[in-house]
Amino acid sequence: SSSGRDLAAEAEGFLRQFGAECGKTVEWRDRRIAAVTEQIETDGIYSHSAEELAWGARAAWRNNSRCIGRLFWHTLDVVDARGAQTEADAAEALLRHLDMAWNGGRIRSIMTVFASTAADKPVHIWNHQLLRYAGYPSLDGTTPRRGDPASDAFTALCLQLGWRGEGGDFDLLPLVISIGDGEPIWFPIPERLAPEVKIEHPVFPAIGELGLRWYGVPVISDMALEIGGIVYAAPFNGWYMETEIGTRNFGDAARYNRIGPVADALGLDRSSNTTLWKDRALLELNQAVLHSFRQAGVSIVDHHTAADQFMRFQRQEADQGREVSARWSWIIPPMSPSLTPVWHDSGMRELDLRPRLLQLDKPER
Ligand code: HEM
Ligand code: NRG
Repeated sequence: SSSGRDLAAEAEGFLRQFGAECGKTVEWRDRRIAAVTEQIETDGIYSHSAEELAWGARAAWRNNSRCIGRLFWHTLDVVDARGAQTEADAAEALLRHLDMAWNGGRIRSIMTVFASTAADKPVHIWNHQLLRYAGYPSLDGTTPRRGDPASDAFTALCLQLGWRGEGGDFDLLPLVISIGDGEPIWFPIPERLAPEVKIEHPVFPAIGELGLRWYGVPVISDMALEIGGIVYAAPFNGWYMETEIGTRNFGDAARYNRIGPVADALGLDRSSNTTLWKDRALLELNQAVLHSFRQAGVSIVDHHTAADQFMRFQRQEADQGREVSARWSWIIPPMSPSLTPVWHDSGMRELDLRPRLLQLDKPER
């Protein structure tokens, strides 16, 4: 996509930044820039060292304007999977990612980096997240739909490829991988690599009887990592903030849409908006998610703590003389946002920083 000259300029910009932040001498930097420029002139591409790759991945997280969790950007572990050639190699790397990230419930933030998208045979991961529940639309309009509506299209693809689900609300989808222009292939995920948490409320057992559950680790797999003009398929994970599950995944009308059932489980008066029954149901649902993850020993953060951590991140970056890129509408949590300091922060601006994480185009089929 970028011409040789653009790539050389991007590469130089990256190496200057990397050199300055990682304590390299000016001599090292200038030699590295010369070598990379020559590599681009002869091959049209260049290769990052393991150290450049790891720092570039951490900086890309640090630069993402939508993430409230960036205080821990420097703790990201980067796994170099640029050598994965086949669908089976890639599946193995993804299963290893799930294993390392889970870590018995003490979730580790990890990114697995595959070969550049400009390589001969780039790896495509078709999943939005490595762990995700199937969605089955209602076939005739009378039987209820099942599962996660956000997964309807991807589930249809998996079925077409020969995968079979149970038709339930929480069927874990397989990994779907292709190489170059090849057909996608699916791989089942062993249960032990996809631990889940049953959602129960500390006080109201009726919420536990709704049969809600969620997987422990969010691994985004449809974004790309861009470092110095090179774009990599690079799935990554941290841990959940409770509102992602309790408010959005369970609460959104276009997702699991469970506010009504939760209100009924709590015996709330749904006859009028003025009883604020939706707000009470939402609060208890979020409480149940936090309680259940903590009880199960699975890392999770509440939205108050995450917002405080984000304020610390902003101060830490200011102390380093760096400006933070942030989009307010993504940083504020989707429950009680005005109770957190990020709501009142009017200084957030979105900047065009590099390295960065990009939305990948869906592969054509
Ligand atoms: C978005 C929290 C780790 C990159 C988000 C969102 C939350 C969040 C709440 C908004 C999600 C939404 O509304 O759908 C956290 C927490 C982490 C963490 C608690 C714990 C360590 C990471 C890591 C990376 C990352 C390790 C990458 C290395 C992103 C990106 C987005 C995002 C790229 C935007 C996603 C999009 O555009 O759809 N994060 N995050 N986060 N986070 Fe983080
Ligand atoms: N809201 C999505 C996950 C988006 C990313 N969130 C994180 N990322 N916490 C959901 O599945 O609910 N992370 O890398 O930890």
